[in-house]
Amino acid sequence: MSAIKTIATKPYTDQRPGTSGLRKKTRHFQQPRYLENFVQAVFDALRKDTPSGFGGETLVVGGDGRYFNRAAIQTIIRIAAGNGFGRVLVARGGILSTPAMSAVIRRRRAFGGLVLSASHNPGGPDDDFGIKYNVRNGGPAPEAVTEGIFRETRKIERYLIADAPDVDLDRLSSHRLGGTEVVVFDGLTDYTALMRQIFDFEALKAHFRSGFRMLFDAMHGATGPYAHHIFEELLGAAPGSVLNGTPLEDFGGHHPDPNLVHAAGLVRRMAEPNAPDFGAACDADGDRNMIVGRSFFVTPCDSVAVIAEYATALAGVARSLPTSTALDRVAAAQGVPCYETPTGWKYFGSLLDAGLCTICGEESFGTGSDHVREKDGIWAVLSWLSILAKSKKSVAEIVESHWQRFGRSYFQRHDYEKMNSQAATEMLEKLAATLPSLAGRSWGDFVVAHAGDYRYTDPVDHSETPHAGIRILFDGGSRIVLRLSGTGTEGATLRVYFERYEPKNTTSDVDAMLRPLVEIVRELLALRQEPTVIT
Ligand code: G16
Repeated sequence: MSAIKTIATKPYTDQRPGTSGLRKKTRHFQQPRYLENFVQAVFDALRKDTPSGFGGETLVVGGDGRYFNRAAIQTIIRIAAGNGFGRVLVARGGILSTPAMSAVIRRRRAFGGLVLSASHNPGGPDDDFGIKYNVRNGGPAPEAVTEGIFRETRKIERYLIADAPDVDLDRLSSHRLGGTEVVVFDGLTDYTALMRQIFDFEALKAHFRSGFRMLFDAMHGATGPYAHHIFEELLGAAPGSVLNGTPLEDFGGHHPDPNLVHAAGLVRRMAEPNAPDFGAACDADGDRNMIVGRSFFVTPCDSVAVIAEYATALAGVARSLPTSTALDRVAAAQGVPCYETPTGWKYFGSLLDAGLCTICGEESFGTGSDHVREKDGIWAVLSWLSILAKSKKSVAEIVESHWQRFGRSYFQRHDYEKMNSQAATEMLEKLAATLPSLAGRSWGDFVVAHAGDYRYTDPVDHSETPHAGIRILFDGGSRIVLRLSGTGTEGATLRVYFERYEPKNTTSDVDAMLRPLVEIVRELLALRQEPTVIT
């Protein structure tokens, strides 16, 4: 029998979850009681709405395998036992992708889950770590819950922890910690079963047998085992189709970020003579994805629009504010609504739960559907494989015929990282003050139709999210959106999103097409520096 100890603690003041949980430098997380406080605050916040306690409930735990993942999992198991959870399900090796977490919570009717990840940010003692809580529907905790957690972190005085040895995370097994059963389970099973339900694996197998070739870059994150299993073992992709498939604590020293810069090795191979037909990559926790064809990059905004174009029986679709309006045009053609939410997958949850939306996506390399409540990289790859198998077209042909039908939204995001937080906030406040006077103003052919600070009202629970981003909308459908990132770990990151809609001209250079919009922002913000990253 493990004793439960009550350990006195004091609040940390900086534990407010951001766009996707609490993200900090790893060393910051390794401070005494930092992780313990946060986990206890999660449980204290949840206990308020769980009058019968956690005794009949299951908590799922897993992460993307980054440095400190295993140690953090051991701590969480003990604190969950200290707080009286009936069962704790821990993924073998501590590796569970974010979408797989969502699938496990839903399929096993768990109470919720803790995901240890800083997503696409690098891992290691000097890099990033993160933790987020997912609720019973399998999705990220909504703002009301994360604010409740934050309030608890501000007044915490003690945490409860079982005095027990480490659990062997590498062996499928079951243990008892006091009244808590701890089960180490196979993180692949639930997710694979779900993918088999959604996709026609026989048709995909036949496509690989016919000579179709793919490359998938797991970037040494959590999707490696899923990709080996699903693409190579089950669907018959050639051995070697999965690159960087072994999860590593430091992701091989790279940013596990699926974009043209950080997945450059994959992009290079897709440009070689005799390149495979299809390329894709996922981030560390497997919720982001990048899709490429032979020497052809599919923007995340176009990717979700194409997936929706080929989907049948859509109830509706949704995209975050900064994401291009390519998806809106598909929705209009299919006669279904398109919802525009603030940035953060959590805002899609209530639409998906209410059956208002089937497919959703974000410019930040996130695509998903109502099968789980997280964005899902492997699902996006299987969606593309299904489109390619059915249409027998190349990736480029699919996107180009999409543009011919719907027109093209040229799109880019410019990030200004590590800015002084106060200066960045003031810059946007100053711009916000000038917005009412912008309507009607013109820069060459670009005439402002509307400018304002976006306020979102959830159509289901009517909750309000003010200040979701500044929108400058032009006649003809082009747009500029500005906001501060909610996921950074150092200073502030200003994100500026540019979209130029062209109904006919679909083959021009992206930089050249967006230059006039970039100049408008430089003038409005009196910006002198160059962006640190362009995606
Ligand atoms: C998270 C959220 C996404 C969001 C992205 C960028 O993704 O889940 O919904 O679009 O951050 O957010 P921000 O612009 O505030 O930095 P991930 O993959 O990092 O968990």
